[in-house]
Amino acid sequence: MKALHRGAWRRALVAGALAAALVVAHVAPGGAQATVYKVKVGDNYFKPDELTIVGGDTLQFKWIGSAIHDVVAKGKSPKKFKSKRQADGKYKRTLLDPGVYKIVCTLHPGMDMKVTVTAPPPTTSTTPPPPAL
Ligand SMILES: [Cu+2]
Repeated sequence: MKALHRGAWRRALVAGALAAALVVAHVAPGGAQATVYKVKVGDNYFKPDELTIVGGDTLQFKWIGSAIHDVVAKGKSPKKFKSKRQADGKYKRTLLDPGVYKIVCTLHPGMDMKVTVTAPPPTTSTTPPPPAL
C-alpha cells in the first residue's frame, strides 16, 4: 500500500517535470542555441540544396545571382511561407514545426531544396541539468 503510494507520487512528479519542460520549450523555441543557416539563392539553384536543422533554427537566404527569384515553401511543408520576388537582398525565416519542407523558386522549375526540421531537444537552459546517475 505504501509502495503504491510512493509510485503514484513519483509518476506525478515526472508528469509535472515533463509539463514544465514542454512549457519552456514552447515559450522559448530553440532557446539560446538556435542556429542561423545561410542559403545562397543563385541563378537557378539553392546552395546548399539539402539541410537538416533543428526546430527554432533560422534560414537566411541571400540572393547572389542576377535573375529574379523567390523562396516558397510548398507541397507538404509543415508551414508554408513565401518571399517576395527579388533579384538581390535577403529573406529570413525561422522554422519551428518539425517535418520536411520543400522549398522552391516558383520562377524556375527544378530550382528547389529540401529542409528537414527535427524536433528540438528538451530545453535545459532554464533548468539545472539532471543529476548524474
Ligand atoms: Cu529562380
